[in-house]
Amino acid sequence: MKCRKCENKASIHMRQHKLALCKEHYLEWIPEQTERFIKKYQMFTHEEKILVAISGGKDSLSLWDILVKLGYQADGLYLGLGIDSGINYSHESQRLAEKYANENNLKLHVVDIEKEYGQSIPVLAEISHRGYGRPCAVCGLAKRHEMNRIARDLGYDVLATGHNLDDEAAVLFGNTLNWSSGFLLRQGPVLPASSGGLARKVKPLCRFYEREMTAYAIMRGIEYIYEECPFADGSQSIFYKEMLNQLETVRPGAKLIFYLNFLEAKKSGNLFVEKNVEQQNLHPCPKCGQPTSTPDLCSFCRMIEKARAEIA
Ligand code: Q46
Ligand code: ZN
Ligand code: ZN
Repeated sequence: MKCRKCENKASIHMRQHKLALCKEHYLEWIPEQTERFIKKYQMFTHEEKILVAISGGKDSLSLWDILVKLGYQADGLYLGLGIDSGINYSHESQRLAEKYANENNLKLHVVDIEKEYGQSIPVLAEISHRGYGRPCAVCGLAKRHEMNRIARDLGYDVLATGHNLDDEAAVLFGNTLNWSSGFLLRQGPVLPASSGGLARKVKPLCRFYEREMTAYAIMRGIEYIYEECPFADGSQSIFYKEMLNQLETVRPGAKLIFYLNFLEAKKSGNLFVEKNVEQQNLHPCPKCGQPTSTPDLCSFCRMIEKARAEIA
């Protein structure tokens, strides 16, 4: 398959966009699209200071890479969680985050939870008896708290995270399964700053598939930690991602449509609002007399007329 923009061999084919691109044009396309999303959702401006949450994974490092390429003032924040069982996850992810920052001359703030609060995340989870053997609840709480604290203390205007479409679709799926209306109403590319001093949060990669971010990181030669956190194994969100991937295989674009249509419904104020049928400007169909909102004939009568015309 050839690149849509030049005659070279395509390096990636994005079925949901019906778009194939070579490496050179893909590395242009991703930042262009990111810039488009930043503007569309009014995430931040070139005058604002951005703090990027860096985990050492492909998404956060790619996000940093893209923002710097686009000329934004973006510094990184790495949180040392102290998760060092098995693959030395925290140690290795910190090494890669620091390596990327040093090689690209970027500022990375490093906060170690254990140094700051006396215990690592797994120990804090055990002591506080939260999370039923999985430290994720405590971890999420600590990450949100520390990101807000650093953003506020160091004067950043906005906090950016590397959540991709697969992450967002899985969260949306979970929230929909539970009809968690509060979470649904807060989910989106931008969470405005709260009056109490919580920083604005943005997700500039929320419309890119996970495989698109993997491709970007590899093509850019970014060295990132391949392994997930050992506690992610068997989590609900991974299960939802697998289900959505199965759906995507049969219906390319399903994840994107699921997420974008949700954002549209939310924006138009139609989410969870029952429309009053009477308000939809109904009038009787001139042919059958049933109420209809389409101009002139109702959809059924129009379909029958069309069928008759075809046969005649
Ligand atoms: S919450 Fe849980 Fe993650 Fe924290 S303990 Fe690991 S899996 S890192 S996104
Ligand atoms: Zn090309
Ligand atoms: Zn507090």
